[in-house]
Amino acid sequence: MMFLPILVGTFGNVSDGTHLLPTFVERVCIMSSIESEDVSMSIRGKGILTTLAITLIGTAPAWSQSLLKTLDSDHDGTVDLAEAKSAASKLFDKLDRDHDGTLDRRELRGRLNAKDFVAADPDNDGTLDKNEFLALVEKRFKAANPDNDAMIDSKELKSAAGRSLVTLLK
Ligand SMILES: [Ca+2]
Ligand SMILES: [Ca+2]
Ligand SMILES: [Ca+2]
Repeated sequence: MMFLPILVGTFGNVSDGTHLLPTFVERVCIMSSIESEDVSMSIRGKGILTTLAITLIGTAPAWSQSLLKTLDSDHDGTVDLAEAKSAASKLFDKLDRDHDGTLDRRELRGRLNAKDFVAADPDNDGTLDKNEFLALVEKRFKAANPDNDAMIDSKELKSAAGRSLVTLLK
């Protein structure tokens, strides 16, 4: 209703009939574009509610969902490789308690088993530097993204491969 005075004002002020129609059409266009924004907002709102409901009903461990939230910095409900690597890089710095620029087995405890550690350490120096760690994250990301759509959704995150990415990054 707030557009009505504008509309009336337009009709009232424009005495030249040739300008009336385009102006009126313009106003209607503005109004309908605002209306459709409202509609898409409410659809988005419903989408969020549905997602929340699925999250609540879902059997995934809470940390899997909270990790998705943590990694998903652009909040689109999926994790892309850039988000995973950026989170992994921050985690690397946090885990590197002795600040020697590498992660040893102790610093990675609970995230990586001995066999995977050896595989992730191609230079065999017994530690993972940041490049080795990020390469490992990328490898696990790809394994957890079988549909190759460049992002991991919550369902993929719950798969075995997804959970091994979660274990590494949680
Ligand atoms: Ca270290
Ligand atoms: Ca190494
Ligand atoms: Ca995917």
